[in-house]
Amino acid sequence: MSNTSWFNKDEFKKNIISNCKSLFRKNIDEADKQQLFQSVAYAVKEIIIDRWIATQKEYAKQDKKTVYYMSMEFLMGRALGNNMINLMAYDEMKEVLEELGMDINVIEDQEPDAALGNGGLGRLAACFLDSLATLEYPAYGCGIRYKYGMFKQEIKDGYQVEVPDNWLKDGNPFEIKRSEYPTVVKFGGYVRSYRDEKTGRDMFVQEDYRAVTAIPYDVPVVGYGVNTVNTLRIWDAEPVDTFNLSSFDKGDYQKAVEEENLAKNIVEVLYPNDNHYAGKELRLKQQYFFVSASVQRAIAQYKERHDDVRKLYEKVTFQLNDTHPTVAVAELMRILMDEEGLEWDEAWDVTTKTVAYTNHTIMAEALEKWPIELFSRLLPRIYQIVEEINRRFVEEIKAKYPGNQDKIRKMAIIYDGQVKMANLAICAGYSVNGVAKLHTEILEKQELKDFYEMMPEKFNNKTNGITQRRFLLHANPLLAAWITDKIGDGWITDLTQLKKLKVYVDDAKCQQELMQIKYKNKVRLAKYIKEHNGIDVDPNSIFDVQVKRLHEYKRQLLNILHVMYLYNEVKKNPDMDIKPRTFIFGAKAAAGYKIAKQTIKLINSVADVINNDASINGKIKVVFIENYRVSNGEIIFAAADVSEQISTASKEASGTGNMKFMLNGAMTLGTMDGANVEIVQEVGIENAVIFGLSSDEVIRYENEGGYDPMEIFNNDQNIREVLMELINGKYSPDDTERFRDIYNSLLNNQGGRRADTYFILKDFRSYADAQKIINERYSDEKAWAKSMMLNIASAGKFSSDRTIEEYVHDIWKLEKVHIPDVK
Ligand code: GPQ
Repeated sequence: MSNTSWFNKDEFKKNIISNCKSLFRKNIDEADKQQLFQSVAYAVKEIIIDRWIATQKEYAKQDKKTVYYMSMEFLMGRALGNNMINLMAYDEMKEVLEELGMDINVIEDQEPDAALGNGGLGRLAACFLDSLATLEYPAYGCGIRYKYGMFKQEIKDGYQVEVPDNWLKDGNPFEIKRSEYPTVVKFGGYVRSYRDEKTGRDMFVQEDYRAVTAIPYDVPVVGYGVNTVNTLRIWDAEPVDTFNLSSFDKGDYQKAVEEENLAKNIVEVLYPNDNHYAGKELRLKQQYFFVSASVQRAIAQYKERHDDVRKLYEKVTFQLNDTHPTVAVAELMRILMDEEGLEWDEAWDVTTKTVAYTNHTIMAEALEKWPIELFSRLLPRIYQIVEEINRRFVEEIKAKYPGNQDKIRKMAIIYDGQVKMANLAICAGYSVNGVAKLHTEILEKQELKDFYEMMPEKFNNKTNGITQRRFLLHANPLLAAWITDKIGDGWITDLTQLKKLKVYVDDAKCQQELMQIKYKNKVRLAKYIKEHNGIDVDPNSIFDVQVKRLHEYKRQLLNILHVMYLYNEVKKNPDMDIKPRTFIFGAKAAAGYKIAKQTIKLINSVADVINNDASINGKIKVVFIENYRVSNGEIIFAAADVSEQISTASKEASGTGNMKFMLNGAMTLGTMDGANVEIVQEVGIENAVIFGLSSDEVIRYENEGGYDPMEIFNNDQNIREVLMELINGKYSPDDTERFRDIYNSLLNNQGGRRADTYFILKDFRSYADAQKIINERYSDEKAWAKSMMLNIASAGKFSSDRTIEEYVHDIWKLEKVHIPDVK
């Protein structure tokens, strides 16, 4: 591993000063904070650039296989601090900034999050890029340079208000516009076919289309402790030929205006839906736009060095991050046949050895299904190809299951007037993976059972992971330093080494040190909450945290209903023995998700009542942290005592927040869902608190048509009391109807939707019991500290380094490319 002898303090300092001059015509004592951030960022980029050049040169030279990770989302967060960390120069750079009179935290705080993603799926893509670079694998991230990323959330009067995220306002110092790679993407029109007399081949040409030019922007992805700098390539859209605008030909003028609008709209904004498909035409345009551009470029690059496109799969693999980029299958077929002149069978052979698919959910409402009318109008040639893929696939199904119409209904790619993207991805992909053991099992046994029976060899599991560089080394410097002091710094690139901490779990001094670090991180979070929410919280209370997207299946409602119940209990028994608890929430709701938004209002309303009730002596506090995102997440994970992972069993494919909390020493309070199952397996059931229905039980109830929540309502007084408080004005004195929808969703079947779809009331008692156990365990400080240490020591499996090595070994078959020192 490299050291930091390459780092030249004076040069770095000089660069910051000269950047400030040339960018802003200012000395650093005259510049504002944003300008200082820019000046520092450009100085860091200067160092990155040489390694970036060296990496791409070495890749060209060695010509090893490359993975293209295709994703609609890359939730990168901030780059500056992470780049400093991965260059292994954080402390040195911090020193330089100090000498220049700057506080590194203040400088880092000026950078807007690159929030080109919704939640777990997008953040996973970002962690994967970090691991790929650190492990020295040739890789590209391929995505969209949204002008507006995930909206900023403001809380006004307890309600979520969405504010546009103009993240590029001050420019992005790390990106590089690659004007030399303009790539045309075509939409609409019709397909003209003819026979080429010379070759005798049928030819297909898209006519009367609307086109945009895709322009790539490259963002460096710095590997930790290596010279590798990979590329996140995100595409912007520009009108094809502005020249035409001056044309007086009416048809051309009309077309030029349309193309200008198409270009403007296509990359305007990230769709803010998590685990939910909305079926919007513009979304399909976004998908084809970045997929077509990425596949075209990948093939062009391949052809610079190779002349037989039939062997593409030897050098290129496309990983589809969920079904969002699945048009890649047909786009690759189109290029291979229409542009490279391959026959169908040859093109299919290449495609099915090049494309692989990751599934991230079993939630039915997330499944992408495009109406044929829309799909074929927007992508006429692509639709023809999908039709032919489907025709052949249905023949295969018929041959294997003669007379079994049910198999066709379930597996056909085109059925019932819709194009089913998951079916296309599975049919064409050479690998299909889930993201946690339980999730993959459910795919194989339930959701994708027919596919699994027909092609079991494609299916495999890749349990998710997170990068310890961002979520421990950067997010929690105190804990990182403590760990390094105990076991050395090998854990930074080999997280399994954390298990060496196990020898310290009974050491009283170590326990105290760990509690002290947690306390300091809680003070840091308390300060953040005070500054951003104006609420005082007590760092001596238990920090009980649920941060993630707001979704019914994630059951923030269960959490807040329990808080309401606990509040009632404390009011009834003022002497009740409870450790003071701060319930911390953070969550964005999709803009059109009504019941999710009501839940945010409910949390804030409960917070208002409880936080202002002096009679409970601050035993319970409730805080809703505004605008939860990657950057404040880093502060939050470091400060958590309890990690709420309470999704309805079977619904959370994996979860990755659960891993970030564990790595920072929080105890998991959760259901046996997603990767929680593996967390418990690693740390031992005694070091987590598990409750609720199992996934088998949930699935059984669902197959039987649900359960009867009225029975619980009628028989459990405490639950009934809490539910009545939703509609008696206790938390909505000005409008008793405000939370009626939530109340109804728990108790009434409504238009095909079962009452309490997510088993909140069914799991309530067992959750309340689990919360009691947390209370008891925390009272024994030593036992708690031991558990905390065991959680950290057992988190080794959950590094995205491990996940990536599995993808590389089982799916991608990449080889490392070592980048020699630059200077
Ligand atoms: N996930 Cl389908 C998302 O964040 N957004 C999505 O649209 C879909 C899945 C999540 C999933 O809910 C989590 O359980 C996973 O941990 C995460 O993807 C990464 O696999």
